[in-house]
Amino acid sequence: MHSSNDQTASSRPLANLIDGEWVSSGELFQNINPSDLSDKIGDYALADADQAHQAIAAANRAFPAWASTTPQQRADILDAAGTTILARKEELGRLLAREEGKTLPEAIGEVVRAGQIFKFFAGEALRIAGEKLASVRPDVEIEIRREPVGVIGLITPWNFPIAIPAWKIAPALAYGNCVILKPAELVPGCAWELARILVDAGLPPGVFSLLMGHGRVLGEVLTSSPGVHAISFTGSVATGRRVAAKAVETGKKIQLEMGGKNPLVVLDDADLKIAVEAAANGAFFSTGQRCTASSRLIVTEGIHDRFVAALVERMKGLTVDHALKPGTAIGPVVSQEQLDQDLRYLRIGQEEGARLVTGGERLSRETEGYFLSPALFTETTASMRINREEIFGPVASVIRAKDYDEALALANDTEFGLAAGICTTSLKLASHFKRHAQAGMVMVNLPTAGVDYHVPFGGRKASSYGPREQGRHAVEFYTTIKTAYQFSG
Ligand code: UN1
Repeated sequence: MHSSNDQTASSRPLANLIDGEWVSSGELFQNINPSDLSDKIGDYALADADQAHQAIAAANRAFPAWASTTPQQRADILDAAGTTILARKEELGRLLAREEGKTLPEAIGEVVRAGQIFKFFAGEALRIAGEKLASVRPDVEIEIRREPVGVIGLITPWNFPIAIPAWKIAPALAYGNCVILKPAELVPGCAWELARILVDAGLPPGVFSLLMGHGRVLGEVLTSSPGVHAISFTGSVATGRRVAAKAVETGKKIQLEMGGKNPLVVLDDADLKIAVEAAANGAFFSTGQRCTASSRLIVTEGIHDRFVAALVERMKGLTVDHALKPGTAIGPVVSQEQLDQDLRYLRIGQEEGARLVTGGERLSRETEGYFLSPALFTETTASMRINREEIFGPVASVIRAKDYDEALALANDTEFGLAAGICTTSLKLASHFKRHAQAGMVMVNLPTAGVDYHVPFGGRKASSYGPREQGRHAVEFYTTIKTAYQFSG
């Protein structure tokens, strides 16, 4: 085992952060660029179960002192981390685009979002409010206070390698918790940089640990250890449910963000340009690899054919290529496994009788990568698997509806409930949809994906479980309430 305090980006392999030390174990794993399989981003140390236990023990040792730091101390650290992230947006954006495959502008945008999240929660650390109430008994006063939960395990997905870790880490630290981050194996690079930024910003040892490697090893320890008091997870429904079942055995607080099958309703009275832009962006940007992606386009009769023709035209203008190439609109699919899943659903859709009007082709480019052209199915029905299961790729389907009422019913006809969108110029129908869409987030004349960083994020039904993430509502998950009674007679 090698341990050192001067880990730099140029030293290899990139190590895990445990109790303030950079620790590399014997086993390594590689980070490969999905735009160019010959481009190896780096070797990363695989954390093992023992190291996970060490990180948990260190976090528990660090917790009492960290929980009693002043809000100003925590705000200063979060603000410094945010400043560094924003100052390094180009370089971190390149790393993100290289390891995940979203385009460079998208990647830089994500880095900026991560920086802003740290700044936002630096402010929130100073705004932890309580309540004071009179008791029903004489001479007794009641205080309702928020306290940190303890040690929080964060399990994050590959599709937002810096923003999702940021929106879990920043509130956790702001409210005085210790954190153990287990990033997705496909994208250790941004997580590692984030860990280094947090150390440099002045976080004491043990308050934040980074464990890179296999979910089945590290996730198992984090979800079953009594030394972890809460788990926030973003990923698939199947994994999320396993995490929750395990975590509840030791009484952990749980927050899950899982799949989506988000509808975008396009009504006859929609502004066609706005609707096509919302659909193209929502369905295909970030290669469709967003749980907020608009994967079901529910279109009423009067605009159906015009909408499909205009969207196909727009899709043909989207350049699919290396994520770092100027002019690329859609980067590669993240991995061979994800590509296989996308291709499998493209086959399933055709077998189910849907019409593949454009895309869905494996593309070869100058570099060898997982390039797939954005695909659109038409003549689909709500019961088809392509309209019920999350594909998580650049694949969308159009469902025809006769009117608004049918469109709304179709929009809600899904086990998921993350985001729902509508394109219309009718104030009345927009307002009705905002009230009646069964989703945690509703968008009018906007894509279902691409949300602000300072307001609650999350869904209903099978999409989410537990309190909301982001904005000041994040306080619900990352704090626990204490009701204090005091007699002063
Ligand atoms: C966005 O649409 O801006 O995994 C964010 C996901 C979501 C984040 C989407 N948790 O795709």
